[in-house]
Amino acid sequence: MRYFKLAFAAGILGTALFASGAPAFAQAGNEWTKYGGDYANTRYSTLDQINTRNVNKLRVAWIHSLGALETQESTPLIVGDTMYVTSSTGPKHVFALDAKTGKIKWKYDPELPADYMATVCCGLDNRGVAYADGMVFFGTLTARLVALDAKTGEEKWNVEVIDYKKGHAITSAPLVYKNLVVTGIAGGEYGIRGFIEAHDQKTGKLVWKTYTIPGEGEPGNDTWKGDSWKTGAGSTWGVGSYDAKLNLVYWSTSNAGPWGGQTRGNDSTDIGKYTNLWTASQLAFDADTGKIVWGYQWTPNDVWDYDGINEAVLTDLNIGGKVTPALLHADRNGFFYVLNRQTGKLIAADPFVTVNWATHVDLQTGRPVEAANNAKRPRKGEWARNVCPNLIGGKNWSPMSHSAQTGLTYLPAFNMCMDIANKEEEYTPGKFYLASEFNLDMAGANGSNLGEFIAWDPVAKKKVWSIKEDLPFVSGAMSTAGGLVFYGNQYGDVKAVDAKNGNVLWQFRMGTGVIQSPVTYSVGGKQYLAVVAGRSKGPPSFFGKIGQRVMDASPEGGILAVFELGN
Ligand SMILES: [Ca+2]
Repeated sequence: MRYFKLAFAAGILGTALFASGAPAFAQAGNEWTKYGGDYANTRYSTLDQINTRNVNKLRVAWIHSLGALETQESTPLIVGDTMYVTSSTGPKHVFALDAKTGKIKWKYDPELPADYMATVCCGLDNRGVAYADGMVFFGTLTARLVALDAKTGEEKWNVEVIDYKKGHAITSAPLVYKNLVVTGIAGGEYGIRGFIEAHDQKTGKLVWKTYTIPGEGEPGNDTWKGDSWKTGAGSTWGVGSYDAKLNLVYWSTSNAGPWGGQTRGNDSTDIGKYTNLWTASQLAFDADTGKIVWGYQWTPNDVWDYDGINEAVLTDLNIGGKVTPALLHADRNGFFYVLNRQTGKLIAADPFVTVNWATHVDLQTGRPVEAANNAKRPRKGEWARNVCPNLIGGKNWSPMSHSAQTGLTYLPAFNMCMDIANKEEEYTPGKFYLASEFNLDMAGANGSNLGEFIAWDPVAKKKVWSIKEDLPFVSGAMSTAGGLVFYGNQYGDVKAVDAKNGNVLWQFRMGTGVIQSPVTYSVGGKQYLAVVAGRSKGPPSFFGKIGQRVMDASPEGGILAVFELGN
């Protein structure tokens, strides 16, 4: 059941579709119109005015205060000469700015009741807006979806997706295509049942809703013990990808809930049938109906919070002389996966950090092979010691970038391990539901650095170069046709790096930590670099002394800085 197809006529499309030399997806250029730069989430820009030869001449063009101090995770969009960016805390503000000067065109402040903060797991985040057809769409931590007029900021509609008081929230930008705006939901630590749902762009009306966990009578429901599927999490707090040719939408799912696996399985070293579909999984949905077309589970019967929501990056790879429609995913569980995005079939899974909970992933069955005697699998009252990676993952949500120029994937990684055990806990709606205890104040297995920025070759299946970062929570990446990769760290350094060899060519201190990827755009023939900064706080607060080091490295903040080339 690891990999199955429901009703996809793979033969009809054939491979010829993918054989042309043109990129399979429209790439970001002058504009940056989608969260991940494009529908494929590559965060690659074709702009090359700023390049390896002149990047050392970057200087500040303008700065904008985001007006909030919680962790800043917004990806600005640039449509024409307007930039749309959100602040943290709800979001507190949605701004439309003149992309050339930073002048405020309009500001929208959603109304948020103060009690929402009690039911948000890991920081008061907002990762930005989506844009389509003269409208701007975003979700709120109160689990509402809002549409604004992109020209004026006037509210067009504002609908409740689901009751936030039960632990639901929306943290990521929605996905827009055709006449739909599709959102996922956060709440994997509150015993929710995950879903994605599509609304009509014009009216906000619900068009379809698909649960990630099969209900009674649906295939896969028997992978859950008793009624545990009702609180089994599988949330969808990350971002979607969209392949218009295949008419598929990709979303991946969080940890199973609660983390303590005895609630939803047999609490044994042999998980048997209790894989808990479709948690910690990649799902492909029919873009029109929301029906699940295929699924692949990263971590069966997850007990480590190997929350699988990290983005799916879509690209066509030449594998063994064959152009293959691929989906790239660097999971929290430490494996870098390559799937066939048409069929869901596993092509490769290789550790990109130190992994000891599993020895490898069996390419035939698609299943991870756990460590001898499943020694790294915690049980009720029984600790699993020194499990690598820890629950923040080999990689967390901060997005990777795949360069069409180098063919390499650039990703922020953690080098950390943990001790973890299951414990008894009752479910209460709207309350944290983990059934787990853990120690995260532990270094990794590989050197004293706690973070690493990695260039990964998804065809050769190996690391090409990396930059060690002594603090964890390295930011997301962005690559360009200028031969560059940009990323930041929790000291607040944003860096421009030679995409081929990892040489640092330029860096600038933002004054507060960077966790989201930079973006680039061009207005009036001039290329700009935009960096959102505001150091990480929610997740580090679980990390004892190591977390304190992260929070001491820079003060909290909310800064958007835009750079241009000087003389
Ligand atoms: Ca989680």
